Amino acid sequence: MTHCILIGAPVDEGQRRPGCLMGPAAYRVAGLPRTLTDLGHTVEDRGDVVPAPGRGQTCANAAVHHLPETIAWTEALAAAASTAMPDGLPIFMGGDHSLSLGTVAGVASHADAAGRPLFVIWLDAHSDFHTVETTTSGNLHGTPMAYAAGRAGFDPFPPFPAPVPGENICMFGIRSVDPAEHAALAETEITVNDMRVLDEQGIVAPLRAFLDRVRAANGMLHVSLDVDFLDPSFAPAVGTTVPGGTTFREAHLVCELLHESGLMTSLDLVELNPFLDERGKTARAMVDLVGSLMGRKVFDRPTRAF
Ligand code: 6HN
Ligand code: MN
Ligand code: MN
Ligand code: MN
Repeated sequence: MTHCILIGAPVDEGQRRPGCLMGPAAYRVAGLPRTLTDLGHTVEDRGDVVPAPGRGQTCANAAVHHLPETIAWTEALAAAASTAMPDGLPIFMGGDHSLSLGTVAGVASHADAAGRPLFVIWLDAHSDFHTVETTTSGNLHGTPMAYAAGRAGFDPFPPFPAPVPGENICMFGIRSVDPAEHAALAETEITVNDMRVLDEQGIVAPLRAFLDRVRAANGMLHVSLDVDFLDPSFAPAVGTTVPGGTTFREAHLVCELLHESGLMTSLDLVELNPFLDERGKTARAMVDLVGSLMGRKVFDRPTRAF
């Protein structure tokens, strides 16, 4: 039994397709709280985070938009995350992926204070490894992984509290990386399991290899789940669809293995844009995945000892 802390992060400023701000409401309507209580967990909904007004920060990259608002979200969500961590498992209901600038920062400062290493699993079509300086779209939802990894180029932001070493970061589902991200990733120890890796090796071996390292280090594990990790055929409600994503079963298997590991200590649900959904099917698919992450299974069978 886990104490789940729902935190709404209605962030819309990190991209240009309005609608992600409806995400937290859609998760509640689609039954996220009930899914968790049905699995025997306790649920505490802390409502939606409200950021302070932006403070007018600027940067040299003219493409960047909503910088002060995004910094305000980062600060508010980092505070909400570090406050929630000692109390249970925070589940951040987004909101676009720029929310992870804040959630991972808050989780990282908690892990640092607890003297435990933080590991991050990034489930996404994209690597989100731009900085404020390199982004050409100007959409800051393309930057949170770089911020968490401690990349230079985030001057207007608060310094990331305890940067996550590249060896502790593992990406899955990747199939869209911009040239500047590619060049920067090549300089890191980050494991990039792109779709080619999953096609050839499946999801189980690469995921278990990473989880074994988290366990051996007594690490904390932050999971960031972007809707576009999933194939758009069954999860269309996202502004940045990329064909060739994970299938329904691959995605559930990832979640089942994560549950079986018992290692996840915080979770982001990002990029759901309910305005782009078809009768709630993407919201429901995401809630179902959280069910698998939190222990739903068809049959109990002996699982591999981690
Ligand atoms: N996401 N690389 C593109 C950009 O605009 O920087 C796409 C970013 C997508 C962001 O997946 O959360
Ligand atoms: Mn605006
Ligand atoms: Mn993303
Ligand atoms: Mn994405």
